[in-house]
Amino acid sequence: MLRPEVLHDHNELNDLAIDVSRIREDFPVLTTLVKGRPLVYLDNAATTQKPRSVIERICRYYESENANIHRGVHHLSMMATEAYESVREKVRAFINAREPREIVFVRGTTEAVNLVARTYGAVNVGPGDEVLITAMEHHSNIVPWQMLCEEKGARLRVIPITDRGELVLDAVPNLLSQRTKLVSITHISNALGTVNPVAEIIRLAHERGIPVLVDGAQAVAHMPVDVQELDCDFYAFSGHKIFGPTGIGVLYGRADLLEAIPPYQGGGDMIASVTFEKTTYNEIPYKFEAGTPNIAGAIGLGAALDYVQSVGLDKIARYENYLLKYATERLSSFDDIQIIGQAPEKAALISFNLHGIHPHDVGTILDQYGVAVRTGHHCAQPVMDRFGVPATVRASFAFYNTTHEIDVLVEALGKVREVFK
Ligand code: C6P
Repeated sequence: MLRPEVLHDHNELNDLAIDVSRIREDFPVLTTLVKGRPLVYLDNAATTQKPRSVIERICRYYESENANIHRGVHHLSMMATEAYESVREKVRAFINAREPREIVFVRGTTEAVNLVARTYGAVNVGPGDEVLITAMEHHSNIVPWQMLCEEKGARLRVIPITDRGELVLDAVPNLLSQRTKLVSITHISNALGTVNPVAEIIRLAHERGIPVLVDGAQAVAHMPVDVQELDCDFYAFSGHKIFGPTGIGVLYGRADLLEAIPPYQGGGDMIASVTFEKTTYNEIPYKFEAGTPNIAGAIGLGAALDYVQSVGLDKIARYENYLLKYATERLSSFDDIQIIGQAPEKAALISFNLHGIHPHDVGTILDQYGVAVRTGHHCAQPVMDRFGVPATVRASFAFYNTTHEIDVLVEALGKVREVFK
């Protein structure tokens, strides 16, 4: 059994081998005062804070390496190209892809899903076909498929969820048919925290020859991900949710699939040759990276992955699981708190409502106490509909959070109650 007082008093987790006090020193923003109180940042599912090593790496790039990539023979261009491409290899190793050419840099998860819908979907989905998603998707893994289905006369099908916020796995075989052209599912729900059995769904889809895209936006920063072990065909994530900068993300795609599908956007760098009669395309992954990419973003992402690996994803997962248990126990002790999403396999995220008080009011008052949470539908309106609520308050944790911060949240919720009494 883990000892809360160890976490509370020292934040030095011998049991979990993670030194939170030291880690917090790496994140300059965590010393910010909000309305005179220490910032308690519990909005990590929206975006994570950045360690100094990431901030400094981006500065160094602009101070001494800035140039366009893949184009110049001059010194700076070669340095920038080398720095950018070395991150591709870093990402490959991070998610255990087979080859660096399976790593496509994109703006984020949203762009990754749109890329697959517009390329794979364009050539593989036709009238009467189906795309299968789940009832707990973020809008960015719903709307691109809806747009595609509308255009093609195809149909979007949905794996339902239980009252606890788990996928109804038994429903999956019946939802897969010869008409299903792709399955696109989230690894971890941003609105419920559920960790989905994606490997099992991939197995069921592959038995029928159907490829699977996994939305890993909420997963990569919280658990080790191995795309070969999962056996997924596409995997998408955003840099800013894993302590890297905004505007950079990753689409992993199996090389044979990426080779078979058309480009996403046309422009510089994605071509092999251009004449007015015919253009031939560059090899993968460059075929999907038209125009000058977010070079500084990719380099910053590389520094973020180094940082996360220096802490260790296994340790991060265990520590965050401890935070989740602590927060769940504390919040569950109040009768007026309803936790939405009670799956046994959960990431460190709690969606909840305080009886009779609108989530936006809760969030606004929590902000007076320096506590940053997200309130609203979390870009997952169908999840809100499923649970019959307009919105929730969401506290989402990272490995720099502490049990003390959870206590501050609980105390501040007491103040919310006083205001609305
Ligand atoms: N969720 C949240 O507060 P982008 O915006 O492209 O980096 O990520 C989109 C996205 C896709 N899938 C999941 C599961 C997500 O959680 C998100 C982003 C944030 O929950 C911002 S809405």
